[in-house]
Amino acid sequence: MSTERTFIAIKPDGVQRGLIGPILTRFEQRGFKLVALKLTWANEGLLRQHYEDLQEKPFFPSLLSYMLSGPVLATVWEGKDVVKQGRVILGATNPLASAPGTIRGDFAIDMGRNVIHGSDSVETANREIGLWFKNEELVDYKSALNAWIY
Ligand code: FUP
Repeated sequence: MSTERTFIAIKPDGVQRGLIGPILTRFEQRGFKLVALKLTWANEGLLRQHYEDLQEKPFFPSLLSYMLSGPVLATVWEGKDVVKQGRVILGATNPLASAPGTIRGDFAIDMGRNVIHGSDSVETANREIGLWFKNEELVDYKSALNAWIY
């Protein structure tokens, strides 16, 4: 059984539009295991670390104010190839390029309101999980799902 993990965050628009349930359902249905979850209002320091590669981009100020505009649902999921598959479930960064059936392809049309974040590599995932969660918030348990998924 794979223990690869990814960081998935439902952004303020997704939380306020009532999309938490449908989004979590997609990850659960696919067979990924939820190992951490919290509703949290991020602060600027955390977001500057989270988006450290984007700080010089022209869109960074609007990205920051969007991410500070309300609470975010921070989650960690575990399973086989979950980083790559998580990105497939999310769809392309620009929702207009996202296929129907993906989260962004079904729920978004604007890059600046693209509903959800997902780590883009295993290395980034480990960094982001460490930024958003304390070790003791990652819950270790046996999921009944796993008996049938693997
Ligand atoms: P992603 O890995 O899909 O989250 O995409 P990036 O890290 O490249 O970008 C992070 C966020 O910045 C995106 F979710 C949306 C926003 N963004 C823009 O608003 N404009 C851009 O041109 C690129 C990204």
